[in-house]
Amino acid sequence: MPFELPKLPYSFNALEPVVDAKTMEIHHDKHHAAYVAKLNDAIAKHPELRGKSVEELLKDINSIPEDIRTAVKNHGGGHANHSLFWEIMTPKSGNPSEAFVSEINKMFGSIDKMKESIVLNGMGQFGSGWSWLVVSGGKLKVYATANQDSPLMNPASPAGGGDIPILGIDVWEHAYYLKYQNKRDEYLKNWWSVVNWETVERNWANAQNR
Ligand code: MN3
Repeated sequence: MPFELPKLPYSFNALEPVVDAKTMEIHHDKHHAAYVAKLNDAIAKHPELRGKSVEELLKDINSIPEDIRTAVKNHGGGHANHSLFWEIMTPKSGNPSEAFVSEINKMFGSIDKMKESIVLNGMGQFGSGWSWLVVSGGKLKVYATANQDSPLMNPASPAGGGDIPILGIDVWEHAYYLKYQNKRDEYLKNWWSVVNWETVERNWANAQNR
């Protein structure tokens, strides 16, 4: 099988009480596992695509054979988005470095204003989707996408090759409903206390070199 479900870098209950253990277990073992399985089913129909990374597939989504393009967009997006999501959460949140904060201040005014925009975008996303912090043409940007659409496929990216997601919050109901029910705003506000700033910052640094 070309794609595999990555292991969670912590236990199911590690992010309690912000994200409850049951949500984490179903989210990783059922939802993410299903995206991986369905992505593999799609790729099995086109062996010429084997060996490509999920990022490569998404960046070049319009060159994917039409009969599997929607499956790659949805399940490849689901695989890429969740793989990032697990890595940018941690029970030991910490703080972003001065260099990163100064870049955030330059673009958004303050870290609180950036968080506020990401929360607002997440609240404004009707139905399922994600709220993102991306690097777009070398600059930090925030926006939301529907369903499992990855910023890597963004056709409006100034670089032309999509944006690079460095932080993303899953706003599908499966990400919060067991604990928060209809209170998406509460989930979005609490979520910041489990952000792995070290990883977000590493993603930011890597995005500069691409
Ligand atoms: Mn999800």
